[in-house]
Amino acid sequence: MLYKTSLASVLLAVLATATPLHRQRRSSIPLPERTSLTKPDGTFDHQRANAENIAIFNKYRQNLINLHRNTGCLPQGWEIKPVAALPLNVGENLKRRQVVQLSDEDETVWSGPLSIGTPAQGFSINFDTGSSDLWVPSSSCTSSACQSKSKYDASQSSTSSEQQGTFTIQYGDNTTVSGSIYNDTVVVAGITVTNQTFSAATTWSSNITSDSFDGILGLAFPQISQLNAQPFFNAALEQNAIGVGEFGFYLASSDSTLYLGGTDSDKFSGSFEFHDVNVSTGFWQISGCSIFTGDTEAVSDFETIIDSGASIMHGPPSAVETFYSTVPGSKLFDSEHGFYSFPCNSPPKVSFNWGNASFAISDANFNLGTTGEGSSDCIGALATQDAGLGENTWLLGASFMKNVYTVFSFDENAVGFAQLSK
Ligand SMILES: *[C@@H]1O[C@H](CO)[C@@H](O)[C@H](O)[C@H]1NC(C)=O
Ligand SMILES: *[C@@H]1O[C@H](CO)[C@@H](O)[C@H](O)[C@H]1NC(C)=O
Ligand SMILES: *[C@@H]1O[C@H](CO)[C@@H](O)[C@H](O)[C@H]1NC(C)=O
Ligand SMILES: *[C@@H]1O[C@H](CO)[C@@H](O)[C@H](O)[C@H]1NC(C)=O
Ligand SMILES: *[C@@H]1O[C@H](CO)[C@@H](O)[C@H](O)[C@H]1NC(C)=O
Ligand SMILES: CC(=O)N[C@H]1CO[C@H](CO)[C@@H](O)[C@@H]1O
Repeated sequence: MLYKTSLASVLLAVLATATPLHRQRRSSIPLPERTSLTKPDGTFDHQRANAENIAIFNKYRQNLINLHRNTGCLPQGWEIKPVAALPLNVGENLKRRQVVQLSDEDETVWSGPLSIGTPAQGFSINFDTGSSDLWVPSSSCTSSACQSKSKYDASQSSTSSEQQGTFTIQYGDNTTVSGSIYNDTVVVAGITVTNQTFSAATTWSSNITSDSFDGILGLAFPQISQLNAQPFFNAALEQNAIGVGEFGFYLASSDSTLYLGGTDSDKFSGSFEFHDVNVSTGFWQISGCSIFTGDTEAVSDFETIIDSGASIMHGPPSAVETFYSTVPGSKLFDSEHGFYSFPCNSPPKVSFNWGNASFAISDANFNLGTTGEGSSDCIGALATQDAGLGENTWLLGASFMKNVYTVFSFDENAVGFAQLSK
């Protein structure tokens, strides 16, 4: 009896001290602004858009490799394609521009809301619903791409432990990001996960530098994890560091936020329209979508993957061609990378519909800029992508997500959309 009582009080004492540290119901994270695909003079940044197109292709290629390895199968019609390469001159031009941009940046922009280790080492992170691993640059990375980045130094963290194996992602050229695998304490906006598995990249392609972030935190399902580990959010749920298994994205031209453990009711109005996710693919993938041009249903009944790590929207080549055939005056602008133009003075009224409400893309969000200085043609934010996801799967990135509030629910295995608050 006495024994039981003292055990119970010890247990309570442990819970009482553990609670403030580990159980945080929810947390809102400001997101850094992403690099625009429109240049300051209003023209389309063609090189950057091509580079991103190739990076998205290679990201999905890697996702499919991981899915196949982790589950032993791929959905029908999906296939792992050869890696796509970025022409050397494009990589070098982007690198030059990136360096200029970096020297303009205020230092504080680079210390982001994610920290790793004890004491904490801070990173600026791209929160990506289209992948499932966490990686940051390593202190032993000597590539020029790592120079301006925050780097993880395992020897300076008392909670670090190195794991077996190597992590590798192939980018647009023949270089890869690769590095060692560690476990350490990871904190995102006050939410603490211990023993989070991640990679610290020691080699990084010097030909493509990423935008204004140090690394990536994947928010999709474990099925596409290359590390074959629990992604951060799933680990946070397992460790009771988050109360509710959902997160909400508000993407805008400024003040974008990610809300972990719920949704931010200031940012949307009305209720959410939820759609079930078939978790077997590992993506935040929902079915039964149609795209409209005005009142015309251009393409119907396709699959959509909601991907915060993509800037624009991508569809299979034949479907995207069908869509633009409903846009008067539209033209194929770049057949290799699948960009189309439309007359700037009559932008198509584009909307998506999953069987209930219509979610409209604003003119500004559909327009990536003019095809050249003084041109009256503009590039549309829907381009083709043939990343091995078959003939019926589209990727909806920021150009879509900026028009809605999106909630991603592990509790319900569903994605929900609500209209933005005015
Ligand atoms: C989920 O996706 C897999 C792979 O595409 C498919 O075989 C299965 O039938 C789907 N399940 C449902 C309920 O749609
Ligand atoms: C990348 O490697 C492949 C063969 O592995 C080669 O055909 C291709 O030309 C290389 N690309 C570049 C940009 O070096
Ligand atoms: C690393 O963390 C995972 C859980 O995230 C755990 O299964 C594994 O045992 C850990 N390894 C070490 C060496 O701590
Ligand atoms: C990490 O996991 C390992 C193996 O399960 C365990 O021995 C160790 O105590 C864990 N570390 C932390 C900080 O939870
Ligand atoms: C359908 O849309 C209406 C209006 O947008 C909304 O109030 C309702 O909740 C939606 N129904 C479902 C099942 O999502
Ligand atoms: C793999 C690859 O394309 N590497 C190139 C990166 O850019 C340098 C020049 O900056 C080339 O020499 C490499 O071949």
